[in-house]
Amino acid sequence: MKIIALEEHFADPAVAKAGGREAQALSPGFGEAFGPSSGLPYSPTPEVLQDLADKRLADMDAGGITMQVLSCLGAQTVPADVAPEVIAAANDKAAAAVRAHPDRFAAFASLPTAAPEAAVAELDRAVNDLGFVGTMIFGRTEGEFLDAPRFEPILAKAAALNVPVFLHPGVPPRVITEANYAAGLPLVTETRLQTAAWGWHQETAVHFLHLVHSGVLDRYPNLQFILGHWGEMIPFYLDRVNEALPQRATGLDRSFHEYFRENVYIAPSGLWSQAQLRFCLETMPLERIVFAVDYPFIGNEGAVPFLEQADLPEADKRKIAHENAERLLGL
Ligand code: GRE
Ligand code: ZN
Repeated sequence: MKIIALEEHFADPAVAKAGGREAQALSPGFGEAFGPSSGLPYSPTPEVLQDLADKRLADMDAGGITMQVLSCLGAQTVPADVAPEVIAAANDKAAAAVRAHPDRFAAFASLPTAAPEAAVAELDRAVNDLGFVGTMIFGRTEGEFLDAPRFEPILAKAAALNVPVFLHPGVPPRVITEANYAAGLPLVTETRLQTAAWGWHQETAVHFLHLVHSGVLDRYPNLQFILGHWGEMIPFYLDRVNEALPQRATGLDRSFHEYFRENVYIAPSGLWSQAQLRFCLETMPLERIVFAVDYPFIGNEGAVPFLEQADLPEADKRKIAHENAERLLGL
């Protein structure tokens, strides 16, 4: 079966270097907790992370992945003075991979959000000149959510171009780490709790909740978001949020139920859980479930068995594996 995967990352050394100071300040233990020598889950080598050709394609072939929608890690920690240049160069690398293998790669734009005007121009260039299919945003920029007024032109541009925003996890601000994850814990435990084990997902859920309740989806009612990791905890609390924050309290145009079911696509991101799939299918329209591996942090080999084991008709599997993404991304 054709499989299109939407959260498939690469690293660009110049972006990583330019964003390194802020990344290090937010998560001083990241290198130790996620470096290849940690021997822990989600710790690929730099070579695998940076490859956009033979090794990646061989891994895709071995795992039955037809197409990766590529995304460069780390743009949101790059400071404004250098972000426009280094991030445009990273997008050019992804564009070269797409040009070389148009049947195997598509791409989400990285954006220099610390320089919002440049981010708007880069999104336009990425979509209109490079053929990218949306953008991926890695959490807050300089501590601010995407609904902060200075980022409004970026949301307006995505809405005008009719491309989705993949809201990907980013490391929580230092005050949150100190309060929630750090006290009395060893550095590797703190770092993994702050990120992949919990903090990234809670952070992304709060980010999306904040966006909706700031009225972003009233201003851009057709704007579509993609959330990985089965919707970043929100499906499980959808009824609770909807009940606790009725329109009578929020003054918004629609209920949270409606925003979540009309403006959000969710993906597994390598969480190969049939229980999560069944739960999300009871919570969301099947048309809003797309596929993602989270390569190279997760291996491609779990993708096909997960789809094979799903207790669904083939036609529904095809929607999740590729048809929903093709419709959303215009592939
Ligand atoms: C991710 O982007 O999803 C990710 C990282 C680093 C470690 C684990 C992980 O960027 O899932
Ligand atoms: Zn990811």
